[in-house]
Amino acid sequence: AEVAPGAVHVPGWLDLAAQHRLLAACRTWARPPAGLRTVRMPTGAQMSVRTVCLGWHWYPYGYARTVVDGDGAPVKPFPEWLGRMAAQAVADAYGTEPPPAVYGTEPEPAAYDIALVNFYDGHAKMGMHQDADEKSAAPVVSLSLGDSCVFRFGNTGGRNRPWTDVELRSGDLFVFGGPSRLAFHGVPRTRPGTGPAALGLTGRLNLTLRVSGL
Ligand code: MD5
Ligand code: FE
Repeated sequence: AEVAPGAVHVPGWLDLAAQHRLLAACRTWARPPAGLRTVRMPTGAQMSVRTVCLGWHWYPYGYARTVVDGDGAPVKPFPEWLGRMAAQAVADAYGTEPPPAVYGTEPEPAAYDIALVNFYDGHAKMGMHQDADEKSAAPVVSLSLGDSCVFRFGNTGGRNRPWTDVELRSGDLFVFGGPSRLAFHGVPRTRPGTGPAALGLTGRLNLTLRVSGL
């Protein structure tokens, strides 16, 4: 379903076996060094999600090759299979016709080289924000595992209404590109206990696959 131009939701893109494999990978990535960490904003506020990064380390607001706000270790590599998964996700979401880029001038497609894995416990949420630290207009690929959440898809003008609330469930794919790439968005709540029991995950994981342009 196209929620907005360039913003395509594909429910159930990952079957349960694929969700299991991705979750197992997330569990190994979460281990130190360069494992799961709590991000503190420049204001001093802590984010309620916990994060592990692959390829590039994200900190508010930039990317580095080492965990500059954690243990200082080199970031784990971005695996080739994750890059193939990202390219397949974009192709499946858009068919053959990717939306035109709205900023950036580099030729597409660039290789996916960042994964941000965010873990949400039952109380975690994410305020309305833009993902603007990448120097590439390539679409962001979002994959969800575990508990469902309310995903709030806003507009490019600011963090206020109008927005559309979309339910993201375990196995769902969402691709954000073209005119939606810089839309404000957030996660006002998760729905504890709604994930597939067979997955064995308490909470929610969201993976975003990105092109750094760096
Ligand atoms: C989530 N994560 O469900 C979301 C899914 C994040 C984040 O927002 O930054 O980790 S990714 C949503 C997204 C990414 C890029 C652009 C847009 C949405 N958008 O234009 O709405 O935990
Ligand atoms: Fe985001």
